[in-house]
Amino acid sequence: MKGYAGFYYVYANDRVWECSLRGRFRVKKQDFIPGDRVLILEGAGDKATIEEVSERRNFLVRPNIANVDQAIVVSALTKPDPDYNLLDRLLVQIARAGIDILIVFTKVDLVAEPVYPTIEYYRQIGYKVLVVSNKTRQGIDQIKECLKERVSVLAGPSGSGKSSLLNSLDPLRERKTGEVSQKIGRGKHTTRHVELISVAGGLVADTPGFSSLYLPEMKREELQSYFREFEKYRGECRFKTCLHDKEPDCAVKNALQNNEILSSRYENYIQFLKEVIENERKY
Ligand SMILES: Nc1nc2c(ncn2[C@@H]2O[C@H](COP(=O)(O)OP(=O)(O)O)[C@@H](O)[C@H]2O)c(=O)[nH]1
Ligand SMILES: [Mg+2]
Ligand SMILES: [Zn+2]
Repeated sequence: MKGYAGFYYVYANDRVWECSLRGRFRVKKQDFIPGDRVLILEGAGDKATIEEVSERRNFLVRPNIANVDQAIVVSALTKPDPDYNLLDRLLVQIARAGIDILIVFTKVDLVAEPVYPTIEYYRQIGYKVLVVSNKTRQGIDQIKECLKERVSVLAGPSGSGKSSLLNSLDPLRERKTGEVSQKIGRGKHTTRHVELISVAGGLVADTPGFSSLYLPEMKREELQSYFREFEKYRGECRFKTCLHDKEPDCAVKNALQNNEILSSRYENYIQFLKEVIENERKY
């Protein structure tokens, strides 16, 4: 879950163990990050030693976390209004890292008409989208279902309700956090260091979210693969290498004209494409 002051806090059998490394352990301390799977040997009380670390399935750099099963991208429906450019940017970053995505819209209690065509569009193109309220608890149980036995990381702008969501998911969280904090001698829990907390039968990274808003380095042809709705038109453009930008007879642009593709999605794609091409020049 976290490393602090020479100890590693490991979640196993429904509790947190304060672990040290076995003397003969070959892996360097700095090789451990939250999310690493380890084998521990029980000691006295809540103490244990780390015997073995498993190979990572994946890892993120910012936040620094291993073996992430899913990223939960949080946006408020209002206050602040959804930022679809940021949402699409996060969707590209997360898909590129090979991590599953759950989209959550919060503050449904503040809006009169909860079903926006845009939200429905993200569902139609295959994303799992949940609409919730941290005030009325609408939709909270559905989120719980998605957390079970998985490692999740929260992403999304400040004010979108990420911390509130953690509290709605686990009202006892304050107490649990307190227990861990007591062990590490810190009164208040901070989000500066990445740490996993146990919520609804799963582990969730309590972090400010993805801190880099730059698109990852990639080839310009790769970007379109992260816009799932473009997939349908693959091979239908006149040019095999079509980037769906200025090329003639482009199936994606035709679909846009026919309102089969949401215009904000296409506009964001074109903006990201420019950024990706700009980045290519730097290397
Ligand atoms: N009405 C309403 N307010 C919410 C909801 N979720 C969060 N808030 C409020 O929105 C503000 C920002 O929430 P916070 O959880 O700190 O967002 P974070 O920056 O993403 O962690 C706080 O004042 C919350 O009380 C919600 O579902 N409904
Ligand atoms: Mg917060
Ligand atoms: Zn095209």
